[in-house]
Amino acid sequence: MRLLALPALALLAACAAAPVPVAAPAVTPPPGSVAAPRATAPAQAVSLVNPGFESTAPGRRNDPEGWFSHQHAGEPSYNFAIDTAEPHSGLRSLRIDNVGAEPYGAISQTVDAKPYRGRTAQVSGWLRTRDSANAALTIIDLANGSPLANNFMADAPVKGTTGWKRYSIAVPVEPQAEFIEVGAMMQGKGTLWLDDVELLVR
Ligand SMILES: [Ca+2]
Repeated sequence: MRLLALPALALLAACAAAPVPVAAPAVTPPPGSVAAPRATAPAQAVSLVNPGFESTAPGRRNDPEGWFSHQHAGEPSYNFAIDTAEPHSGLRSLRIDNVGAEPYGAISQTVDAKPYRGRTAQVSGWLRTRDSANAALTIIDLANGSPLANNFMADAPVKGTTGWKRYSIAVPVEPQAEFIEVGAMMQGKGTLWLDDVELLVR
């Protein structure tokens, strides 16, 4: 029925200028017919290293394999750790704890953007939080180290104490993008757990 809603609404809109609006007649498609799909590129999974934080191989600078942690300059204010308590799946998740006054700590992984220029990149991942001021998934596309487009869930960050929930956000992959960076960020006080990150390009 949802497929029928759009034509019906369009018809109602077209009738809106008429002095006496007439209810749109119900349209019943002939048996076996289907609405034409929108022409969109098929979604393509982009592989990430250690997307569920299950690897026990050492990464760089004591980070989990495939990931890098970073935080605002100044006194170290965020700790990054593999946590075996209550992972979303497998045996482990990634935990970010705020322990100081600086404004953010984040974990990221970067992939080559060139094959996906002109498309849309979507990151999905599972988050849970404890006493979170502002936690989010993150996705950025970059050229020469500068962001071209980003999405930090600014309109709907995860606040307070929440159980595991899957979130998805997207950015356009700009024609000059060199890298797509995905991950999660804790801003302000609180604790964030991240697990089972996926990247799709459409
Ligand atoms: Ca996991």
